[in-house]
Amino acid sequence: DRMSLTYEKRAELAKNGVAKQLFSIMATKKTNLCLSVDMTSATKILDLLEKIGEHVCLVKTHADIIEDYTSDFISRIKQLADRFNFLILEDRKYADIGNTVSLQYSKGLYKVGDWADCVTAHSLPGEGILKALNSQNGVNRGVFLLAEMSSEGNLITPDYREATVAMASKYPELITGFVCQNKDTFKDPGLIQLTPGVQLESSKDDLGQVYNTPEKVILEKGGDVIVVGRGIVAAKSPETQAVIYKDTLWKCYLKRVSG
Ligand code: 5IU
Repeated sequence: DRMSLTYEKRAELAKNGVAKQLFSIMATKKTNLCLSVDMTSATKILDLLEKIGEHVCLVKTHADIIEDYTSDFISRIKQLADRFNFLILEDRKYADIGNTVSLQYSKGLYKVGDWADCVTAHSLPGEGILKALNSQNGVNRGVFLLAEMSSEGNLITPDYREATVAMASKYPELITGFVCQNKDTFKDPGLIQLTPGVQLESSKDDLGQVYNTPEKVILEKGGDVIVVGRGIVAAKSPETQAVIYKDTLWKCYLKRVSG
């Protein structure tokens, strides 16, 4: 099963170009850490990525929380992505009818389609959302579909999760993987399990977020790319903390593929 396969091997099995690229970056840089830069200052995000870019395979953004968002920010973050060899995931969680999503993806202030290697989307509206994103998929782009969430009391059921995976299987060239919490959610080793809700100690925040440890998330729950936000961003020294997360997460991955 996919738990025991190396990222090198899985890069060969991936049908989506971004998944292939991300597996290869992880293998080359020896990191499965995705930094979630949930910060409202473009300048601070760029400063942080100068220091941490070498330790991550993926940077997850929320463009719509940035107060000084400009096209200059985008050209700078793209330069950092080239320099440090990481990809960019805009965590937009699209959730509307296909026509609206296609406008949200390509137009407006953010023009996400111009710069994000991949985006997140809900399966809730049905296949039209994937058709919309697929039709704009000229260059190398991908979608992580939400199959599960980390937050307490979320309304996703096992049936919803299975229907999400079935929907994704119709768009193999578009789908990079799933945002999910459990290894049984999907089987295809060419797809990536992106798992948020991770800190070094199990805990919660005050607004429903639930954290699991790296060991649990990688060895028991099947996480491939691990999303860490406040565990790094809110630390006294984000750079030191990023290295600790990177090393811890990578050791768990090595243990998984060796055993
Ligand atoms: N995120 C989750 N849980 C989910 C999904 C997305 O936490 O199920 I889907 C996002 C929200 C935030 C990041 O941007 O991942 C986690 O940040 P913290 O590590 O700071 O909790």
